[in-house]
Amino acid sequence: MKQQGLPKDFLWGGAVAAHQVEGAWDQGGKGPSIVDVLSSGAHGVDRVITDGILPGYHYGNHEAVDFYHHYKQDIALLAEMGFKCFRTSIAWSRIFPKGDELVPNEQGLQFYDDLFDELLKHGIEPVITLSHFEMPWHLVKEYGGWKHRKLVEFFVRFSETVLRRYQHKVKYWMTFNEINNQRNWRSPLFGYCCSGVIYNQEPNPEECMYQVLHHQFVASAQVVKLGHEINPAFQIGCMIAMVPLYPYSCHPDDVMYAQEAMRERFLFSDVHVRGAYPNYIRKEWQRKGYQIAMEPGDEQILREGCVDYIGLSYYMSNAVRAHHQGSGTALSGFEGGVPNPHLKASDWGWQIDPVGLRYSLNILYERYNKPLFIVENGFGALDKPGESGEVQDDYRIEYLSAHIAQMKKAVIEDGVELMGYTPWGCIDCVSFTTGEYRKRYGFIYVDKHDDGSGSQARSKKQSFHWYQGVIKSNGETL
Ligand code: P53
Repeated sequence: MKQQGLPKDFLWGGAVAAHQVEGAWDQGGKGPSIVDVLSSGAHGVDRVITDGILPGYHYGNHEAVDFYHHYKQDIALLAEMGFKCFRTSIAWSRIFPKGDELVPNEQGLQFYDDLFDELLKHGIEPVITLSHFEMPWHLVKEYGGWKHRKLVEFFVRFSETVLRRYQHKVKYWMTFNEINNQRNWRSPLFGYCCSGVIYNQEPNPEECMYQVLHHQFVASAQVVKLGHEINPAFQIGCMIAMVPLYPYSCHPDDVMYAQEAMRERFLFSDVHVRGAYPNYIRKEWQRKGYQIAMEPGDEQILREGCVDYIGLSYYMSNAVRAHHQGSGTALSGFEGGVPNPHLKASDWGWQIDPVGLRYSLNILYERYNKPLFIVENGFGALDKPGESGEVQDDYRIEYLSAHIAQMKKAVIEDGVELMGYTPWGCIDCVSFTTGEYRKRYGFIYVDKHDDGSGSQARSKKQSFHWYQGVIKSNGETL
């Protein structure tokens, strides 16, 4: 008997985030967000968090790929590829320019109405992240970001506004993008983008991080609960960066170490999915003497706001070793992180591991029995248009098809419930970690460069035609 394929209603699509594509950073009544004061860097050159928009710095997100003005053209191309869904985020500071207002900015709301209408016109389902590495800058200057409990109220107000406004246009939502990135509190960029807090400037960075997280867990749960009241058909998920950590060897110390290290991933999904803090984290707080301020009623909020599905990004795996020298790289962020000798890496050092995707889907599904949604996966590379003018990105096709093949195994052979697959940066956009244009992920090339040049013209890469075939065959033709 012929083996069954992917489900017929599988959500094929692609993903971006508002600040990495939209540009128009000061148009339509938008207030400055935290990424608007984040300069562009490069591989090995950190982005700088500046105190305001300062001369002498290049801010790649200000213009980005000007999706704000090109979205109709871009969506037509996504439709041509056969997209069933499109993941993007809502820029909080378009809706509440400072973040603590009571009345939203109508122009900002109208922009997303128009964007969602355009998607729906083409039969493309919007998949919306409420918070993707940005928040109004004012909330950082005035309140210190998510350290402050007030942020819960501001975020819930913002979320309620958009959940109500778009209740008939958007069914799939996620609360915080890669909420677990800030677990790596040593990296200023991750804490800053997740929460507006630079942890290593705090007296106790790790304790501060857990306090911030508590505020976000409570905010997320409140939003999930409220969303289900607004429209019971909503599917509201969490979103975690799934970088599985393998034991470097079969030495029991390495295996135990990897299990402990994986808690730095699971804590987030444990709270979002099960609605309570796991014992291992309460024990850790006790051991370290951390006091996390909680309000009466918080535990109930967490219990009542369990997510419907788990959104995850998957780019790479890492290995950890118990008896290591020094700490891991900023990227892996884990003490004991070491290169895996069995894997090759991208030009940015991200280790390529398709089997790790099947492994990740299985450990998450076995742990929670909840539907999963791969909302990011992809290959950042230097793309150069060839003589014909088309980018021949066979390396990207190779990466994606190997990952899709493993994803299919997880669904077809292992029985994992998977809602869809939205590769990252389906249209070229500004890189998050480096702020560059040159680190590209798209099926659609954008003529925009780090020296500021470029016409913003769009063109199809080789992978565009390939992905069109993948979607058309529901993943049969890779
Ligand atoms: P860039 C680390 C590990 C896995 C995913 O990243 C990550 C990161 C960095 O935080 O982030 C996601 O553009 C993120 C996107 C980002 C994408 O990966 O640095 O959700 O915003 O653009 C790719 O190559």
